[in-house]
Amino acid sequence: MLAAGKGVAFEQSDGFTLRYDQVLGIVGRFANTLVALGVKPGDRVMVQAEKSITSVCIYLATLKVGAVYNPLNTAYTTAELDYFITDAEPAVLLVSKAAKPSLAALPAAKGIRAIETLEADGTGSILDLAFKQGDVHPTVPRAPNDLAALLYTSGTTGRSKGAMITHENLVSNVETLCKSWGFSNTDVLLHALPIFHVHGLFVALHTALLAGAKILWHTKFDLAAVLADLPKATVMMGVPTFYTRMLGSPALTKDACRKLRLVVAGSAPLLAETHVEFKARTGLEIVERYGMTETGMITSNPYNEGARIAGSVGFALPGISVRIATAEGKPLPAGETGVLEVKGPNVFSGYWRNAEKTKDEFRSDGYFISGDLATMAADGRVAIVGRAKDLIISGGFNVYPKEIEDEINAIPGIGEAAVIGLPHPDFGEGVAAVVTGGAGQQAPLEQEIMARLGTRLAKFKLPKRVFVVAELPRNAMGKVQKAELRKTYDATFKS
Ligand code: MCA
Ligand code: AMP
Repeated sequence: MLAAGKGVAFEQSDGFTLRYDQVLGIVGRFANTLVALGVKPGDRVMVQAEKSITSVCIYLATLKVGAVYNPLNTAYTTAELDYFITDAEPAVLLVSKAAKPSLAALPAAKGIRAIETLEADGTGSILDLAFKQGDVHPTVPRAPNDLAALLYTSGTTGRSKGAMITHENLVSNVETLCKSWGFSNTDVLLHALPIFHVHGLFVALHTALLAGAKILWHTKFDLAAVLADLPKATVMMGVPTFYTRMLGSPALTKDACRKLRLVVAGSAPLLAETHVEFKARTGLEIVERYGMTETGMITSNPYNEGARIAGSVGFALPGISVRIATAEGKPLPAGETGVLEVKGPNVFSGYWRNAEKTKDEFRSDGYFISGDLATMAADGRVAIVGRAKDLIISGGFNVYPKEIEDEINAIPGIGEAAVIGLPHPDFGEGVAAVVTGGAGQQAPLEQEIMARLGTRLAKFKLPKRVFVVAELPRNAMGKVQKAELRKTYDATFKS
């Protein structure tokens, strides 16, 4: 799917550029390297590395050799990694030099054929190996249903599940997005998202690479650097936090956005006020779209014809069917609130080695149950109005309360923990925990709980506040009333 030719694929703000034909050569070298390391079609290549152009090339090389790309959030701790390695059984693992010794020592790492290093600057033992290889490698043919990627997504049961993404899922979604959003090789995409998730890896990278567009490469969202590059960009993609941070700077002006034709937001709800303020400041209406790891992009506000409405995520993309149903799966009429279900070539093929969970999440007629509460108007326009699943989205990263609660409950002295999302001016939602002490025990102090969790959980999952209380509010059935807790602590992060 990579565009060929002499056009620039990547441009960094330090002036470094890489053309498409050069990218193809580097991808060929990494493909030969992976094969030399023993990677076979269907094998998993697990990567926990900082964002670099090298890691993009390794991703493309993984697809070229018919293997399955398995990226992991760089924030995951060794304890979390242990689970992923055991579950995915990768053939090759790429990590930083600093992380290698502790990971290599994990019992789960025993079966891995090679653990190579990849640093934030794109160097590492994998690059050294690639230099010794030729730059041509034939693309291993793959069937539409063959796996291309394994992306972990947390679940309400507490443990992460690997979503199996096929080649057809990726190709159908990127072709639809390129058409719907009018991508061409004259586009210049500002890329500041992480590339271990669907938004940065598939939505942003794929659209640009398929169109042969230029990518302004940012290794992270640094507000000043992003604003400095904005005047060169025709397309910007981001989570809502990107846009609220940009609006907080006087450097976001109509003039800075003079070349922008498309501004996309997703991964978390975009506040209507952000949409309205962005338009007032720049003249541009953000195109909000909606998707999931398991499905890629499902709906989008119109790019060409039709209104972009704040608070709506638009219409089902071409070729994708969406319906709103009751919890039991009975389709609801227009305007009623229910769970959004989706079917189409974009929908994943199931959870890795978890047939039971897969069965639970699909209807018998093939619709996938999103767990998001939505309404659909008579004309098909969708609005996400809440979540049927107990999920917090903080700065675009998903945090499942159950996972955090399990970790807190394991701390000596804790009776019970309830983890909730509270309104947060920067991250949209901020994670907070409310805990009780065990019977006849004094609960540990907030700092102590935080310190214990810090060694176990990625930073973005850590509660930003922990409240110790005598007891948790319960309903008549004895179930903890999280809505009550959210009300009580609503102002916690509001400045
Ligand atoms: C960083 N921290 C966070 C987050 N990010 N805490 C909660 N939520 C977060 N998202 C922690 C840091 O470790 C740090 O902790 C403190 O918060 C402040 O960090 P800061 O420097 O402000 O953060 P940052 O490095 O600027 O990162 C914020 C960010 C980043 C740019 C919003 O989180 C980000 O790039 N998010 C994008 C996520 C994304 O791509 N999601 C797509 C998922 P301390 O102070 O203790 O050190 S794909 C998806 O959802 C579907 C498919 C879809 O529809 O797209
Ligand atoms: P993930 O598991 O990281 O793929 O996150 C998918 C979830 O992000 C969806 O199920 C929604 O809850 C949420 N999401 C993505 N885009 C939007 C959006 N535009 N508005 C509201 N929620 C969204």
